Amino acid sequence: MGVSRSTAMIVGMGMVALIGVALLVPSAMTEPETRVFVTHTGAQVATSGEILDPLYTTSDVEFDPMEYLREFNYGEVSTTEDGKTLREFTIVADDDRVMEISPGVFYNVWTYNGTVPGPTIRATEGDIVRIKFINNGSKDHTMHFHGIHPAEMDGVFEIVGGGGGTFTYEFAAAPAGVHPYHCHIMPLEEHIIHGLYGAFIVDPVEPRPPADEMVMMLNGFDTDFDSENNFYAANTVPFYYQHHPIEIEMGELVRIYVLNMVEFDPINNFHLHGNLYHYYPTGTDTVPSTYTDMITLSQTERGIMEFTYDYPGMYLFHAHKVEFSEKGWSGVFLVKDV
Ligand SMILES: [Cu+2]
Repeated sequence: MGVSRSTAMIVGMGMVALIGVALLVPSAMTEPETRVFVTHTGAQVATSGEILDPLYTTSDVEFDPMEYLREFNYGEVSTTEDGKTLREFTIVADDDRVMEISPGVFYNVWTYNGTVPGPTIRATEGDIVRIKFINNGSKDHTMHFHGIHPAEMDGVFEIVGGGGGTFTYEFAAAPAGVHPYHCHIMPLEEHIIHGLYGAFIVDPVEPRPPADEMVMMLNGFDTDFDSENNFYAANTVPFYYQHHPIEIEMGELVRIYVLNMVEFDPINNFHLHGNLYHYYPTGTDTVPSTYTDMITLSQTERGIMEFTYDYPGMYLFHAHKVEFSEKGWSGVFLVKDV
């Protein structure tokens, strides 16, 4: 039995080898083209292969999670004829960029303005938000904002074609709170998991109290295409804030706009160490719904967390879904006594 099986295997392998040789002969006769690539370590590698070894790929995404954390885009500001504040933005979509998601792991990200997440767009309730959207990708894309706006501004049925297609979204920012925006082209999951999402903050007309404000986009990446995430993070880069603690001041109010864009896994969560926070779901109410150290978020659920540390030192924050924290969704606050 064993003999006949291995004989069959050898015969089979021989046939595969013959077919392989037959397929290789024409290309083997042509002159191979030598190409040079720069690796993520900066080394230059020459290859004559047809297929790019992922090791020889470079990242063409520049993303600094520390910068993203506190970067708010208010747009080009002017006043409309009827006295309203107009905020104009230009957002460009691309779908051909490669990002080194984790050391040595390269992934094709789809981006708004070149990064995942896209820029945090911020306005005050009632402001007119005008977004010139340019789709420089190869696929159709849109911008779908959560919030209140006319049907034709919903970014679902007005498909924007690739190769330079444009659409101008315009609506009054509402309601006050924190909302995601994301591409809404089918298959939706594919367009979201590749990175086409960002945060949209609408400030109430009566401003919230001053605070050290930051955005945390909880996201994940399925780098082996099995519909399960391989990496998780707050703001894209696994473990970034664990290796680069976020400095905050003891006694100062901290306000986090937190959004969950993790696909595949039904829930995500946010646990803070050594402290509790007031939580405002969706940021739409001025009264917190709870005072806790743990919230659970489903897809696109978001809210505002507020807290103040009484003691200095290092405090972990992470998903209490331990699988997520061990695959990157973990960070540290460094509370300084100033
Ligand atoms: Cu898309």
